[in-house]
Amino acid sequence: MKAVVLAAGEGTRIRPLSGSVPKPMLPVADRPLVAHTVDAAIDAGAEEIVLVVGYEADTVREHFEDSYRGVPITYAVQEGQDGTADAVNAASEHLDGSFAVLNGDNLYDPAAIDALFDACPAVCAVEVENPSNYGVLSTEDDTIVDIVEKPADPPTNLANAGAYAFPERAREWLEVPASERGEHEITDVLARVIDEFAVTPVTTDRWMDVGRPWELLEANEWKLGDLNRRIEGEVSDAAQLEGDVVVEEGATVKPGVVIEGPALIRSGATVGPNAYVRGATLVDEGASVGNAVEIKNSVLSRGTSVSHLSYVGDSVLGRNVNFGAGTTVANLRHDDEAIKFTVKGERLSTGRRKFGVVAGDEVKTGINTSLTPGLKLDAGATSRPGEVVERDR
Ligand code: TTP
Repeated sequence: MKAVVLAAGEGTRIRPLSGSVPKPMLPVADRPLVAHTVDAAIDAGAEEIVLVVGYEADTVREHFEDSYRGVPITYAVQEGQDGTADAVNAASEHLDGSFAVLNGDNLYDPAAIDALFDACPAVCAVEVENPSNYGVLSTEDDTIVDIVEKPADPPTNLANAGAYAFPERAREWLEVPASERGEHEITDVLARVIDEFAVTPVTTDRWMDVGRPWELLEANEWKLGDLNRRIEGEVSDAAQLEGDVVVEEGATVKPGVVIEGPALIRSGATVGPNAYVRGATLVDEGASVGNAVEIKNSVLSRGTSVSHLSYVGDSVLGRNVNFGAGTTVANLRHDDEAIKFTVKGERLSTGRRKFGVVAGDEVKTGINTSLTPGLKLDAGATSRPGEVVERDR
């Protein structure tokens, strides 16, 4: 079966992280988010991956090229971002026979994708506590009989997990009318397939849709948690690595460093001397964590530097960020309430008691900057020495 992987979106809700990198290419442990999807499809036996690209398409092409893990990769370009059905329609000419559709910004349990391919026609379903936020599936005798988008009164707690195995005929039904929000939705294609075929729900315990910045942190918590200890880089005898820590070849860990896994120190990164890295932390390629710095449960993207005497907790830093000495991130409110974050102008609860800051590419802080919880710093934003930054900039 061929697998269509949707990766044409910009990821407007995850800004400022999607400035130079489309959301599917943001780092989740040792690979881009979308590579976890492609891997799951290949592990399930996909004979070809059709990647639908659009926004910043070249970054996706450069990563996967024409073949990935021995499986051919074909690209389909979606010109506008007119919805998920429109995206699959852009891939239609590459399809023959039954086909799978997966979201390039979702993390799936690979075993569920395997079961999905075997059960075609099928859709992945996950039990959720708040079905009203999802497409909700109704079943009878282990067959799906209906899907309703975000119902006020959900018939079940089975949410659509955005992974489909469609029969060949579905190719003829990709041109669905636009929905209320003006997009051509794959769920309308699914509704037609449900009408004409017996569609099996493949339930999965673990699934994540990565839409907002704190979900990228949670995706890293998931995938870093799956790592097994591997030390291939240069690690000082005077460093202490505890648990599932991965130090890739070409990475350096200097004396006096303590790293508590899960943590991934990627090639070209340096940690220390005398740094403390804990929680699920990714120090991506070429990033550096310097003297007397503490990093907890955070993502430091490529080329980012937190060089000395700083604390970064529960935060996502984009590429080539530079935190001046003594920069301190607050990640907890005095009243213990969940931290809020602004997404497309709207203040939303992250649901997290602990959440620090999200910094776009090239952000620079002056020495002794204090950053308050839930702060969003746009790409290129700066602070002056000694500033207390309490508002997004
Ligand atoms: P969404 O998360 O709905 O859209 P997005 O990725 O553009 O993010 P945002 O809403 O924050 O702007 O998309 C779900 C998946 O489908 C995701 O993998 C991107 C992909 N997609 C396309 O390929 N083409 C499209 O036109 C749309 C809307 C989404």
